[in-house]
Parts: sequence; structure tokens; C-alpha cells
Amino acid sequence: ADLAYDPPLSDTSPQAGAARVLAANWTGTSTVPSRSLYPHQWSWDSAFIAIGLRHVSPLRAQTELETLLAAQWGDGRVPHIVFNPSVPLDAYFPSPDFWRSATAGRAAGAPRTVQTSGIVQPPVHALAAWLVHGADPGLSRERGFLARVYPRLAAWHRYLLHRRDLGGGGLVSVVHPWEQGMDNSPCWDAPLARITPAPARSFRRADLDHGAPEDRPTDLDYGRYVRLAADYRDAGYADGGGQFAVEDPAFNALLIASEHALARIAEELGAAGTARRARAERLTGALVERLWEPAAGQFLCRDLRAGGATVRERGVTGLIPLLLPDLPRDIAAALVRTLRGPHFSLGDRTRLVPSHDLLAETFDPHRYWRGPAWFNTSWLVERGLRTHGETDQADALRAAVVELAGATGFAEYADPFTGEACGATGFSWTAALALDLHQ
Ligand code: 9YW
Repeated sequence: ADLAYDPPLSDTSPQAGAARVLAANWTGTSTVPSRSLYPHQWSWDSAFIAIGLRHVSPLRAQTELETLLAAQWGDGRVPHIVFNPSVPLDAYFPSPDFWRSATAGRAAGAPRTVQTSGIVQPPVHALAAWLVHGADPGLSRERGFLARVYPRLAAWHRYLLHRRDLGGGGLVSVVHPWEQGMDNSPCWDAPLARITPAPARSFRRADLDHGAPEDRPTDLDYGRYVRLAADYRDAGYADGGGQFAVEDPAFNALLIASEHALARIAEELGAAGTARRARAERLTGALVERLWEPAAGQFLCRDLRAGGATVRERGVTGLIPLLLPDLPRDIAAALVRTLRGPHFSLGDRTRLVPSHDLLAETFDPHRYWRGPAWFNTSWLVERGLRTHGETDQADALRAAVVELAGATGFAEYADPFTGEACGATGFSWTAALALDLHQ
């Protein structure tokens, strides 16, 4: 196997287009989410990218995950960004001189040789590693891929389960909206409202050099993101003391799906997967007990810094647990009804899953995670529909992902009603996941 692959320019199919996006965004050891907006390596992006990349280059897909995991901290956390030292500091904010991982993260075991952020992103990695292995088991065994990534993935889950159970109920909390991956979701409005924003003049937003301001988070949002991240850094990235702590359905569901994948990986390596399966079951129980809201027909976030109050906003995050095969049947059925009902209107007013409740006052069809449809969340919901036997709806969603990814030039996100492209184009996870669903 070879790291090089060259999608032929003469091939005008959407799959070849997707493969060309991934080839153009490849740096030699990993893939940037977007050449313009996000010129470093992002954690959950790399997991989704590897899932698509496995169809065109299993070796690149393995390398993508290995590069990310090589930047793991001593305490087990996998940072949300691994910085590329050859990219100028002002190309992205917050840059390495903001996070100061090597010094501020010393007690938490930040790596010395590479600069990273100090927060995390959703743990999709073990799931990705298992899927990547399956694309070419021969190459994977020959390279000892699973044997090398398994201990790192296990330490990553250990960090989340032991250092991030801030509510004491068995679930993991995120300590920053960037950790959950849906930066400006209305789900964060209430928990963020308590945070004093950092002064606007204390930082410079590089994202506005590339993105339309009306499609991006606001300056007030950014002030609060910066304050939270700076406080975490100044506490040496120690967990437990911050002003933001939220139990999120998607983050926890992805951990559970990855724990199931880790059980399979352990078995493939000749060890027992039983303890991991039992843990995944316990986590599923905790997810249902703490975040399921029968009256809403979906999961909702829990705000630990408001005494554990339920966040009343309906985000797409609350539908993603559909991905779990061992979800109680009545809950899976209710989630499917909610997806098709007026709040998300899948198959009726929308073809991809909107990131937020269409009926909410906070809904905005263009502003980032406040309404637009994203391809990664649609991929996760597609997997959930298929897992629970909703084949027709899964097929329709799959077709929409493949078609709209190509039609938008592999856009970062899209207007949920019209499918019009928003944000950057040539976006890696859009290309990767369209390639995956095309198979
Ligand atoms: C930012 C890279 C990341 C994604 C996040 C998305 C965005 C970074 O881009 O955050 O600077 O706003 O919200 O989920 O991983 O694609």
C-alpha cells in the first residue's frame, strides 16, 4: 500500500469530486477540514474524514487517526486541534500562543513536540478506527494498526469517564461549546449567558476573513468562548472548576458507540470485550435516565451549573442517540417520530436534518449551528435510522447527503429548506461522508 493516490481529473462523478477534495486537503500526515477556514487538524473531523478516506486509501485513513492520537495528552485527553507549525499564527484564532499547551498543559501531560488546544471534541475515534480496520483488515494487521491505537483509545475513554463525570451520574460533561462541536447551538444560550465575555479588543477573529458574518457565530458568542477557554487554560486545564458544564446527548451517545467499537477492537486483538459492553450498557442507561425527555420525544441537554436544569432547546444533538442499537424500542420509535414531525420535518420540509428546531424562536436557517443542516449529523442520523430498521427513511437521507454534498461543492453546511450552500466549500467531512454513503 502507498500513501499516494490521485483521483483522476477526467472522472466527473461525485465520488471522484469527493476524493479530489480529500486529496487537496491532505497535508502528508492528516487532512485539514478546510484549506481556508480551518488549516490545522481537528479531532472529530479527522474521525469522520477517516471513515470516508478508508474507501480510497485505507493507509491514509489509518495515518489520519494515528497522527491525531500521537498528540494525545498524558492524562488521556485527545485535543480538539493539533496545530500545523508551518501555518502562520494569524491564519486561525485561537492560535497556539493562546492555548499555550506545552506550558499551561504541563501538569495534564500535554505533548512537548507538538502544539495543541486544551479542550476536546466528541469521541468518534474508536468507531472510526473500527470502520477503518474493516476496510482493509489485511493492511491493518500487517501494520499493527489496532494494536497501536487501542491503548490510546482506551486512555481517551478513561479520561472522559473519570475526569469528566462532573455531575456524578455516570455521564460525561463538556466544559466549552467548542467541545461538543456545535459551537453556537441555541442549547448553549442559557449556560453561556452567565459568562462574562472577554473584551472584543483582546482578540482578533480570523474566521471573518473567510466566512460571511451572518453565517458565523456573533462577536458576543466569541467573547464568551474566549473567556471560558482562557479560564480553563489558566487553571492548568484541570477539570471540575469551570463555569460551564453541560451533559450533552450527542457527545455521550458517540462515547457509547465508540465503547461498543472498542469492545470489538479488543476482541479482534484477542482480549475480552465483555467489560466494555457492560460499560456501554450502563452508559446507555444513564443517558436515558438523565437526558431523555418523554414529553419532547427527544433527548435534551442538562446544565450542571444551573443545578442540573434541563435545557429546553431542541437541538439535533438530542436525536443522535438513535445511533445506539440497544436503545429501548419505544425511545427509538419516538425519536423517529420527532425527526419526521414539525420540529425537524425530515422528508417533508427538509431533506437533510436541520441542526435546530424549525419552530424555535432561536432558529436561523443560515447561522452555523442554529438551524442549517450539516452533513456529519445527517450521516449519524442515517446510521441510526438504518440501525433501527427504518430503511426507507435511511435510504432517502442517504440519497440527500450524496446529492447535496456534490451539488453544494461539498459545503460546510446548507440551508435546510433549499439545500443552498453555506460556509466554506471543499469541506473535508462533507466529502468523506458522502463518499462513505455512496458505497
Ligand atoms: C471554529 C472544524 C470545526 C468543527 C466544529 C465546527 C467548527 C471551529 O469547525 O468549529 O473555529 O468555529 O463547529 O464542529 O470541528 O471543522
